[in-house]
Amino acid sequence: MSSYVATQQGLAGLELMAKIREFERRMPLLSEEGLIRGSTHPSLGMEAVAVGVSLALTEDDAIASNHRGHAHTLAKGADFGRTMAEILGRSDGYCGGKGGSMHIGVKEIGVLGTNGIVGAGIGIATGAALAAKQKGDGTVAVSYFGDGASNQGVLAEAFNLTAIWRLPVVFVLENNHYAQSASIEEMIAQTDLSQRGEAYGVPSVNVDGMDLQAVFEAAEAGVARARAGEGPSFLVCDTYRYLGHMAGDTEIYRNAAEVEAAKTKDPIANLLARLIEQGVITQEEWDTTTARIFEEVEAAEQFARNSPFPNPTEAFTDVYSKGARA
Ligand SMILES: Cc1ncc(C[n+]2csc(CCOP(=O)(O)OP(=O)(O)O)c2C)c(N)n1
Repeated sequence: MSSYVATQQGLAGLELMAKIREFERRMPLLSEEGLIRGSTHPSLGMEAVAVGVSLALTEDDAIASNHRGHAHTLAKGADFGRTMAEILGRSDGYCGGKGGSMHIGVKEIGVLGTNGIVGAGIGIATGAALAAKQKGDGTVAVSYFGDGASNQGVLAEAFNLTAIWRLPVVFVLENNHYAQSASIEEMIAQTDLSQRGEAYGVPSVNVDGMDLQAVFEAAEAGVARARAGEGPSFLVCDTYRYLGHMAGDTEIYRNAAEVEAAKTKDPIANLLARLIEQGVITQEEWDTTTARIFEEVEAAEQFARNSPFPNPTEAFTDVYSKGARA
């Protein structure tokens, strides 16, 4: 197995994870300040999944995300300032501030949208994969969803259709062990979720979702399979969210010791340690990098804060497709 992380690409992955974490760390603070309307769901701890999968994709590939979708969007190549502006409901956001945290679409880089309806992205990615196959354009679609969403019926239908039609899609389940306040043990009797894909003829693997290299390698294999016309695959990524389900969550359903135990597998700290050990970077160089990352994310936040709110007269522009019938 190639040591992917001991390369400049591995370093780029580490930097992107750290930058996404710095972005997400600010979400509860912005929420408390009243700058985010509605709820927002940070993904601290889960960065290796979004970044590892994105490293296996091209700009033309599509992703369908979920309510916890900032990392998926940023890892796919979205600008941090415009993403932050969208979350703050400002006119420089990707959807002019009308979408917010759970409806960020960036068509030019294949982000088909974050999505507030649990499980909806599964059907959207399936549709994108069907379109890719019909057009023969060689692109792949990825669906990101959680352990809770895996209980939605749409997943069974999507597994079956994509398997018989051999559609180019990679289903990526981020198993962070909770759906809001319900633990996976409370929700699901068969906790080896990969069996769900296998039951439909979708090759399925359990992946260490805290390890960038493991996620990248599994995603690369799934993407290669999809591009070769062999159909779907299913990655069950074991991960953990460090913060509450959303800003303001009192977290009475889990204890602090469990959260601390999960942090020992931290994707950023562990990859950094490996890269230092392999001589790719020194601690001093990383300190300089994190200071730069802080400044870049600070600039993104200031850009968003300074962006105007959308003009109310434009409330209905870009809401319907020009081709749509009345
Ligand atoms: C169809 C639907 N049902 C319920 C909700 C409320 N809800 C929002 S997030 C969430 C939990 C989803 O858990 P999971 O899919 O595991 O993703 P995670 O939040 O853990 O990333 C629920 C129940 C919703 N938004 N949509």
